[in-house]
Amino acid sequence: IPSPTPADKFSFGLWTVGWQARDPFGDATRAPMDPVYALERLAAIGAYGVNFHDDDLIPFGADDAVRDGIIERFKKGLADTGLVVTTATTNLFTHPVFKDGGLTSNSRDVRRYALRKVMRNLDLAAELGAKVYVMWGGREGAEYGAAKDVPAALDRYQEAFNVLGDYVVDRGYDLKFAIEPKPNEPRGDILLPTVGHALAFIETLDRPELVGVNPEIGHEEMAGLNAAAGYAQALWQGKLFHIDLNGQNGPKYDQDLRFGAGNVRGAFWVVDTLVTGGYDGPVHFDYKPVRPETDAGVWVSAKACMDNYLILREKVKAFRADPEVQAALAEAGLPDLAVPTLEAEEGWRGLLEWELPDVDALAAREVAMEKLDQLALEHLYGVR
Ligand code: GLT
Ligand code: MN
Ligand code: MN
Ligand code: MN
Repeated sequence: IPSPTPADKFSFGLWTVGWQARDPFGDATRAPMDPVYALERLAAIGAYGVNFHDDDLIPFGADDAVRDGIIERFKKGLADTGLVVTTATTNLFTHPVFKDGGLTSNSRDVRRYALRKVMRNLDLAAELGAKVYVMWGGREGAEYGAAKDVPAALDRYQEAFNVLGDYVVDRGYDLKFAIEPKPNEPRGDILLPTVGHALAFIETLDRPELVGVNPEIGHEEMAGLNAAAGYAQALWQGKLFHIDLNGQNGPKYDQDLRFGAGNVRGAFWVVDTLVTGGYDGPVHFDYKPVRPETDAGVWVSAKACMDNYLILREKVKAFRADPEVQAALAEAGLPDLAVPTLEAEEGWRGLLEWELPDVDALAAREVAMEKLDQLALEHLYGVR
């Protein structure tokens, strides 16, 4: 396996390796992690970047002196390790004030407070050189029908993105937003639950060009969706601003397994989609080292996320370069799909001039899909 290097642009959230493994049924099994220690360990294993929620770095409610001291120390850690801040985001979910949401809470004061919290961390994100600002609305939703007026909540969500878009433009920040969809957890039903919902919402904003998506593999799979297809559509629409890679075993609670665990075939097709589609942003892992592990297991799993990406990247390249695969792709009709259905100036009138084909012959055509998928599987299994 090639070793991870900064050129691979691997990044981790402070909340991933630093997760204390508190779950709804049990207390933390790991001690809080010093952010500078996280930088050192991440740099040592070949990572390129780091991300954080405001509260991952600066404890909620810290006064200005404490805040400034933490930021200075973190900046020194970045300089010492060479790690880059690729994205940042806001914690609008932990404090009980956000119990009914942040930007879409029923309380107007909570919404105004949430906006201020985002604006303050946008300042820090810009200062530290982040290029993307992730917006994961975990508390934006409801458990019961009447408790949330969904169209009104979407009005407020839209308003929030419009105000925040004004803010980054007026401040001159080189930052774009990436909405991270998730179907449920912690809320029973979360607004903008899938990539598709988010892409549709973005087109309603004042500055749609400032907003894209940050799909997480596990979140799409929680909804029973094919994650690679979501990444592909986001790329197709020029909206894949960031990615959260991890592992999930089908529709159940958000597992956040290390990348490459869980649905391995799904991971293969996600990497294929990213490589084939030319995604060149940070390759970010949003995972949680499982609760029984100690600090040692944290770093084993972080390294494994990167190794698994590199392994799958080699495999998808070998798959695409394999002459048998190329022949099977042709047999399966992929080159034909790339040809526009009508001639340049043909239009529907020209189509009416076209002599209808022999539909029985077309119905009987070979498609080679089983062959093609078996070739992919053999590459994945390592027998090719
Ligand atoms: C939280 C969530 C993740 C998001 C993070 C960004 S925080 O852990 O489950 O999927 O990416 O807010
Ligand atoms: Mn998740
Ligand atoms: Mn998560
Ligand atoms: Mn995520």
